[in-house]
Parts: sequence; structure tokens; C-alpha cells
Amino acid sequence: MAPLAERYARGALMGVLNVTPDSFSDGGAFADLETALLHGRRMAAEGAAIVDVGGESTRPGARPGSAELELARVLPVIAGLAAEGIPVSVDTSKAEVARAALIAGAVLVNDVTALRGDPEMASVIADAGADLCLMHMLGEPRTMQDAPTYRDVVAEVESFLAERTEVAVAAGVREERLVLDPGIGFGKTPEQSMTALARLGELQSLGFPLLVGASRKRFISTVTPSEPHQRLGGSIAAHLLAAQNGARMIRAHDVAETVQALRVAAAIREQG
Ligand code: PMM
Repeated sequence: MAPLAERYARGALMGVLNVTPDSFSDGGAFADLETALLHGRRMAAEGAAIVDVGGESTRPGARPGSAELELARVLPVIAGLAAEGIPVSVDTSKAEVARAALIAGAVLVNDVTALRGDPEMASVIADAGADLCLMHMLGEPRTMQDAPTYRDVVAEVESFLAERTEVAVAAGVREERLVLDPGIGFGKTPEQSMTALARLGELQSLGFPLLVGASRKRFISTVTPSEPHQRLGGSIAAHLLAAQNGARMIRAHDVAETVQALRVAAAIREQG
């Protein structure tokens, strides 16, 4: 397969498909197979370059569930969408889930623990030659929002991602398969998340494509009080800035609206 950076244009959309009963923004909405498949197809038709299927909630305070439960949730959805030719990623930190998902046709593993969650994960991805998203998170979902503190959030995200990149490459994952993510809302206060977005461009010095997922996250409600489903405007604002600051991939729930916003912003830039 061609390197990741060649397959995804700037601002490529990763559509979020959570098949969990308790995700913070869309918990339970796509828990049955037919509804999940319909939503995945719809996001692909709306312009998602890849659909990210997750079966474990990473919401603040969440505890890890079993691999069996996660597999039962994600595998039929991944197999179904991949069989239709829709590119799929799996949002998991468990090697067993990643292995089965890759066999079922997933092309990218989105590991929010950046290979810290399961010692087998790196070799599963290396053996499959799959793409890998390494995300920054301070701590783990159960504890990550317990007063996160940084000297300099962007510098610390940068050195963490540089170190995790080295770990991945040492384990056999090819550099051209990697995409890096500052982890908006993961072990970060709303202010720290916004700092990471404002200074995203600094992470370009790492030399890898960047992915940003700001969709419906809590920092938006600290600017304009809102429930997760009322945060589309804020999500789009954050994603436009992220694309402008160099994000290659944008992870979002509302694909049609986000694709439109990104394309209009790009078209306007081209006229400048
Ligand atoms: N956010 C969530 C889950 N997985 N993966 C990556 N790479 N980046 C993110 O920002 C991210 C993620 C939490 O949001 P959700 O529960 O709405 O999926």
C-alpha cells in the first residue's frame, strides 16, 4: 500500500462510528449492526476517507472492558463496511481486537494509548503492515482528567509523540504508516486542549502527518455552554483551524458538514 501521507489528502475526514453503549457524544446510537452499517455507509457517501470503528468507550473515567465484548461489537461492523470497499480503522488499544479487525479488513489501528496499553500491539501492526495512529494521552481514561498538569503542554505532547514514534519504528512499524495525534481532551483541561489546537503547527516538526479529533469535545462547552450534540459549530471551528495548522486527518462525527466547511475553506484559500 502507498504511504499514508499519499493516500489521505490534507483535511481528509475520519468519520466516527462508536458501537458502544456509553460513548460521551453518541453512546448507544449505533449499537445494533444494521444501524451501524447504515451510518458507516452514510459517512463514506458524505466524504469520509475512512470510518473509525470503536467498541470501547474512552470517555473520562471509563474502565477497560473485555476483548470478547469489544470484538463482538466491532468485528461485524468492520467486516461489513470493508466488504463494501469502505476504508475502516479500528479504535482499540487491545492487540487481540486489532489483529481480528485487520484480518476482517481494517487498514489502520487507532490506538489512544500509543502502544502503551498492550505489549503485543506493535508487532500485530508491524506484521500486518497496517497504518497506526499514535495519540497523546496523559495517564489513562480512568484517571486522565484528574488535574492534568504540564510545564508546556505542546512541548510535552511533542516529546511524547517523538518517543512513541521511536518505539513503534523499533518494533517494526514503518515510518510511512504513522499518523500522530495530540489527543484533544485526553488528560488535558479545556485550556490545554485549546493550546494544543492553537499551536498544532509546532508538531509538524515531528515530520509525520497529524490527526486531530476535536469533535463535540468538552472544551467547546467552556466557550459556549452546550451539550455534546449542540457542539457542531465549535467542532467545525476547531477543525478548520486544525486543517489550517497542518492537520492531515480530521476525526469528526458530523461528516457532511465538516467536509463542506473544509472544502469551502480550502477553495477560498486557493483564491488568495
Ligand atoms: N477521541 C475519542 C476517541 N478516539 N482517537 C483519536 N485518534 N483521537 C481522538 O481525539 C479520539 C480518538 C473520543 O471521542 P468519541 O468518544 O466521540 O469517539
